[in-house]
Amino acid sequence: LRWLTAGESHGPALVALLEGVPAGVEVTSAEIVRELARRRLGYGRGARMSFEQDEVEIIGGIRHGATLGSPVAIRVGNSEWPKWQTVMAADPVDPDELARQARNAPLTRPRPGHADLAGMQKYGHTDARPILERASARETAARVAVGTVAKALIRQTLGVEIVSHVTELGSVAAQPSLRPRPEDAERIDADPLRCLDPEASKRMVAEVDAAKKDADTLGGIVEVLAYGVPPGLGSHVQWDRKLDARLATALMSIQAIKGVEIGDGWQQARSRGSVAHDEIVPTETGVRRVTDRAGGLEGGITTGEPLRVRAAMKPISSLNRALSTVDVTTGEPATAINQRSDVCAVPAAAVVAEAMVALVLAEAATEKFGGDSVAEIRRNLTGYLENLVIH
Ligand code: EPS
Repeated sequence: LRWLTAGESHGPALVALLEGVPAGVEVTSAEIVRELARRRLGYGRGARMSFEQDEVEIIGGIRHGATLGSPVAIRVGNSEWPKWQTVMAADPVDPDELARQARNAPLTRPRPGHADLAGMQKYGHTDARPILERASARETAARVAVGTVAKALIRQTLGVEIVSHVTELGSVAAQPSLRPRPEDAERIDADPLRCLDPEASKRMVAEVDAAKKDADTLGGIVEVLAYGVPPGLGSHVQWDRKLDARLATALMSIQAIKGVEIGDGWQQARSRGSVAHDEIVPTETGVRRVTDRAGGLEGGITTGEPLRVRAAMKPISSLNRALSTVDVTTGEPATAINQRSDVCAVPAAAVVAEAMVALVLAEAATEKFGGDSVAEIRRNLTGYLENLVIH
């Protein structure tokens, strides 16, 4: 499985291409629309989330509600494009026409924490626009679109269900022992912060309100769980086949993510070995781990226990209380570009993290079980499970 996205934040559309999807995965544009709507949820988002619409169009790879085996291409149009068609025009624009609109002015005060300055240096721009348009987390809409296909693939072949929740927001933490199950998904989506702990959620709302009042922003931690993952995805034999490493890469690639944890990784580091691992016991249906500290992965291979990963998001780098920077045209101290900002996008990051986990699992599943169709993968999975040397 391979996937790529293209498109700028204020361009006409984002597009995503997903190659290697087996035939027979049932998925509709309505499901993609629903997932994209989930990505827009969450207390603390800015005005753009309410007036801008994602316009989904499936361009290829799906016919009459099922994948064909050909590349899946999805376009996520941006309803705000008419306002941006001069600024983001692909073809040259008359300079007089450009000068008439304030939003065409070069952005010369790079925002600390964003890709602005490093990108301007790397690509040779004195305007941050060509960098921030692609660095923007708007790109995650395209990931969620193809992530919907990946979710359908792993659900319909392996029976995997994914759920995510916000475990920390700013200084507020949910009860650490809470482990949502797929049946909690609706309740989580209905919470303003996608938090399973109602008491913590209330404090998170207050934290967002306080940060907003101070013209400040917040980060947080999200957790993704995948239930029904069979043992044996990924491999210990090579660094780039380890599934924990691949999940970490995928999660770290999400905008503003600065840390990834597999299971209770940080806590394990602080514990003695005798209480850091998951002891194995026989049961009537097969071997089981007594605890789930490892997050369902040992040696880069799934164990058959629920998969559990976390991602830490830094506070959003666009602040209304703008940070110090340099105006690159004068070299003088300045305050950074500060047009508008979300206070926090942590609930949305959890939905994006679900998509990334689904894509990695879909890739690992098609490697392990081969198959050009859903039926073939199911047969291969059944044969593998029936012939496991240890159950
Ligand atoms: C983003 C900044 C904001 C967000 C945007 C991501 O946009 P703007 O600066 O134009 O107000 O609204 O997120 C989305 C548009 C989206 O669909 O998630 C950023 O800098 O990453």
